[in-house]
Amino acid sequence: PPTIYRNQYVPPGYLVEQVEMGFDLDPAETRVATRSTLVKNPDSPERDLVLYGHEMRLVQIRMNGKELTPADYRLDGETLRIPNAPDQVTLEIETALNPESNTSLMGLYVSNGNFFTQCEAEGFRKITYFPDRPDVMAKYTVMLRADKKRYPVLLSNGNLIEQGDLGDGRHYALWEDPFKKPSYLFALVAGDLVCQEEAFLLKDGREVLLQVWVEHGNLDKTQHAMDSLKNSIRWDEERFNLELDLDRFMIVAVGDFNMGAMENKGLNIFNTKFVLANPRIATDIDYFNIESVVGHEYFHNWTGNRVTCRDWFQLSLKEGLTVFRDQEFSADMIGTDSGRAVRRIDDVRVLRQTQFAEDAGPMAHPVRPDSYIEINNFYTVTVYEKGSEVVRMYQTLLGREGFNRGMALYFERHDGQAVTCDDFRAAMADANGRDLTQFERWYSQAGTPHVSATSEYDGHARTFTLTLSQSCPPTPGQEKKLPFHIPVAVGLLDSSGRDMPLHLAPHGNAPEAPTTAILELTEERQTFVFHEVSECPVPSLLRNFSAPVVLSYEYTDAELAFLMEHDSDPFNRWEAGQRLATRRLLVLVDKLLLADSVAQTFDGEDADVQSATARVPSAEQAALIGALRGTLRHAGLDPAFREVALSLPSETMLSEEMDVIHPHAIHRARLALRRMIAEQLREEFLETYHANQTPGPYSPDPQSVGKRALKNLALSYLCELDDEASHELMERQYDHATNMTDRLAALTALVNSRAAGRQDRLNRFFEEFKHEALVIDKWFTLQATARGTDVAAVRELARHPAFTLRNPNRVRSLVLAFCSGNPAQFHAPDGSGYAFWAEYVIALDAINPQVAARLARVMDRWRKYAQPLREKMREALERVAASPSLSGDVLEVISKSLA
Ligand code: B3K
Ligand code: ZN
Repeated sequence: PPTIYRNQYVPPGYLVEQVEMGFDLDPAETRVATRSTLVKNPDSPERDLVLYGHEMRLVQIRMNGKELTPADYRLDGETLRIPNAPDQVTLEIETALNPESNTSLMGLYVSNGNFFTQCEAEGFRKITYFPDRPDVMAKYTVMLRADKKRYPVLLSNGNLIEQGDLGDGRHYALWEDPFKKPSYLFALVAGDLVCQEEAFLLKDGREVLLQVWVEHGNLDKTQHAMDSLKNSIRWDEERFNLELDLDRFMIVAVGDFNMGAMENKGLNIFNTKFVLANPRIATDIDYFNIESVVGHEYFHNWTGNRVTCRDWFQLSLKEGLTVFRDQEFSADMIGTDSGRAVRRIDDVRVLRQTQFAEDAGPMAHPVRPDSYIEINNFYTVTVYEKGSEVVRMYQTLLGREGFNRGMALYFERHDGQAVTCDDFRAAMADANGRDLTQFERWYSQAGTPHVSATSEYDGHARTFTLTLSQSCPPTPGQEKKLPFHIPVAVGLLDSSGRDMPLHLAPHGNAPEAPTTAILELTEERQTFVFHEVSECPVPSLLRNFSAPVVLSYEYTDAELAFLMEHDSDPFNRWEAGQRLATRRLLVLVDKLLLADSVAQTFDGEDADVQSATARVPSAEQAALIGALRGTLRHAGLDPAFREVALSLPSETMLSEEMDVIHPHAIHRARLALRRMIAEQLREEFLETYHANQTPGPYSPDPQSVGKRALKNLALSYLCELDDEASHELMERQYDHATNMTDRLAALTALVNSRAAGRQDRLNRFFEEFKHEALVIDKWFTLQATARGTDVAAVRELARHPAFTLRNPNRVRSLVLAFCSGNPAQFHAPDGSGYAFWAEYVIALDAINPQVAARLARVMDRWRKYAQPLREKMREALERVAASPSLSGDVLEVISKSLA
């Protein structure tokens, strides 16, 4: 497959004004008649009329009333070129599709007997031949015809104009979308569905109809999605003055879906995972995710749909911005400062764990990539999460007001257009009279910048000098990097732990001196002097994670413990604790590796290993545990905050901290520290467990969610003791749980223990929920990620009758969960985990290339692993590479990995 380059962008030769489509829906053969009116684009050097089509039958094509024969056009792969077309064209195309055999879930497909579409990025070309590119925006009218009994509900974008019977048991519905849109936002749904609906009043007084469509039997699980939708609409009105522009807005849930959800104009299609919830089946995290994804897709209506991307290289224009918007929405829904901080911490955890790893690996690419083979491989954490951080930096640099001004100008200039990341940056700059030229490097340069800080205090001059320097490691195709424009938020703590007023000029005695300064690092090395500093402070750097960088500063353990206790910036309080814990863990990993090598020389003696994980804490460990005790007992801290502060960095996070990854040593070290913490804080955890119960009916409000999280963290620590008392605690919690959050937490703890009652409860759980697909996914995941689940056990699970490769959620719940969420077992020294991986990548690729390519990425970091793992990983990659007829999706990932 060819590589597509950003700098080869050419505007479309023809623009489409109007599209009329007629669908005769049938699972085995659906007929699609499309009539489009096109006009030559005066701004394009392209002379031909270029259409794209893929995996369907072209029945007929007529241009201005005359049927074209193969002699009139050139068909080359996905491209159909009509040379010498007139300036004004009416194209009539008839195509035939086979939706029931479509397992890729792109284009038109059947899920549980109903029809759905997925067109982003290039699925529309599996429905008809069309200029399927985002810079071609047109108005659509869609006529759906189908059997009335089997498909009583017929939905498409926009407004319902007309519906009625056709006789012969068939019926029709005619939909019209009043807004111009690119083809990737087209959608239809047809089937036997039911909906919860509500009339909703917009700020301007208009009444709109909101609907959430699901399969029969699920209407008791739609309220939370509906509430989330209403909150999203309100929030966008208030925060950005953006209103819903349609008379109706629909959400439809489908069980077979490649990703989370899709923002089709007026007809969002969602993975059931991000719609269906009630206390019986959904956890607090599910409730949170539903709110956030409903918000995300709704917010796309402006950032993505009204203003869209010129080409797919600009994907972050809509995705980074919309992730930023959904993060702000979620934070506002929580409201409290510490609640916001916990949200921020969660987002940064994802960024560091997945995006920093991506940015350091073979698939590293800029937020605005320069090339791709398969665009679906670029819906990445870099485009989404780093893209969101880039948008957040505008807000940090320009302030909330300034950012809002930039947004307003962006819509004023570009409503109805397909634009670029540069256009967005220009709107931010122009609305604020700022030069943001250098800021472009965040879009063009891949890799995570490193910022290192040093400081000097001069007691005589009362100055504190902070020197910041930046560098960025090379990434594929980019050897040298130029300095970034980095906002570094800084505070200084005095010896009592209070924020000092900050003066960046001498003799500053502004009465309202700020306590956090945004330093703008634009050069490779820069010095910032704080004046009137009465004593040597402890600096709090990169507050609230003001830029997506790795920051290093030589803190002493004591300084970290001090920040952990006092920093007014809750993010940095958490950060200090994580740094401290990471130090202890890395020391432990080193000890284990040393003990292992000693043990090997002394013929298998493992006394050294035991002494490395001794149960008596060292002085440094005791200091960490003391600090954790302080946090745990600190009644003034929100339970949700205490939960994140007491969680150790994950194994993946620790892997990223190491030059050479030793997954087993990391696993053992983390476990050893968790056990030590559990033993030392047993009483405190028990007390916390009992003090944070949430009796009464389940509610997903932030207070209750925080309490459950802290209580269940305490439970998981106590379970590290694996004694009778802890077994009883988890069995009791499982048996008496009134919601899925508590039930799943107890079952997860049980599965990781030697408790006698574990298998019995695992079986009961399956029996009780076997008709709830989303819960069975959880059942698979908790086993796939359990400590005792080795490759043989995961293969056994894959033979379970409830497992299938056809459903992406199920594949993710078992195969991906094991390969990415159970490192100690996946990296079995005999390479059996890698063999399992290779088998599944190949098998899946024949069914669903997108899901296969996602699984393929699990091996991204293979070069960082210790031998012999590294060699065995390479062999597995090569086995996949050698497999015949791989999709472009998987081929791109594997070949870049091996390059
Ligand atoms: N825009 C879609 C993602 C489409 C993925 C195509 N492979 C969902 C979202 O980001 O909102
Ligand atoms: Zn999105």
